[in-house]
Amino acid sequence: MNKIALVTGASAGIGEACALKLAENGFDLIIAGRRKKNLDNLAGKIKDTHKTEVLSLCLDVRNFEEVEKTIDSLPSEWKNIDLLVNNAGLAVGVSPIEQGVVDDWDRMIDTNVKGLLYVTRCISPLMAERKKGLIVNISSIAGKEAYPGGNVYCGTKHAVEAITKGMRIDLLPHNIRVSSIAPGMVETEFSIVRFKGDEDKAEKVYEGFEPLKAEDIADSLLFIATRPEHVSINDILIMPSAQASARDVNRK
Ligand code: NDP
Ligand code: 8X3
Repeated sequence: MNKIALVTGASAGIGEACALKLAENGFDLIIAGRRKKNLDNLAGKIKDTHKTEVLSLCLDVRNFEEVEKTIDSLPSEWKNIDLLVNNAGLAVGVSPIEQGVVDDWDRMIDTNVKGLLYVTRCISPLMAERKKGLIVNISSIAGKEAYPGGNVYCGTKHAVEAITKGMRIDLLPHNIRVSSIAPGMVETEFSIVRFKGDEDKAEKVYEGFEPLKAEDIADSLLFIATRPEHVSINDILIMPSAQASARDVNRK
């Protein structure tokens, strides 16, 4: 029987790459996100290419009732989740704090912090019952540093870092490992979302240097997920070679 992984935010970017990498390495996949079409395409690709089982969950992680109902109604064989990847997240806007857009703040806090908590609240008891599991939270360099205009996004990722540490302590008696991956700049839809659809501004973020690819993060995830059970990789900080800190980038 294959191990089962649930990846949130699997409809694009890092989450999609993680789902594909895990399928390639024999995991059955529960893929979650809001865009059904993207999930359907990914499910088709996984089934055709890797022959592992896939279940799609159309889910907004900001809605606790929806998350709880969806996880509760999983077929029993799919409730044996071995690996949860809390990846769904976003940055919206780059306004300085005194000009901040409250709706942008709410979207980031509700998704990156509350959404991660809601999913964890529903999955961790299932793992605790089986006395095994691995949870990987996708943090960011923004969880280690602050930068101009990053205010609330950085706040949410600092929260992810603190919550990860707290989760590791609380879940220790249940034999559940908790890890965090903090990437620097990865070229995905992330900046298009941050600049609210402005593709020119988004492209400029990655101009003149080679950013990380979503697959690089998937490789880190696979490394964590394939360690023997007595090994916990608590924290990976992974950067493009051309990026030394949140905003020090060696552009050509
Ligand atoms: P993308 O925009 O490419 O992907 C984001 C994913 O999150 C999508 O699948 C999206 O799916 C999902 N998502 C967003 N909001 C919700 C929601 N309310 N409910 C469910 N799913 C949601 O960005 P990335 O792949 O780059 O981002 C993935 C994670 O990596 C995020 O947590 C981000 O903060 C983090 N990160 C990204 C970095 C980067 O430079 N790209 C660097 C460091 C960390 P859908 O819209 O279908 O719901
Ligand atoms: C995404 C990378 O540098 O925009 O977390 O914060 S950054």
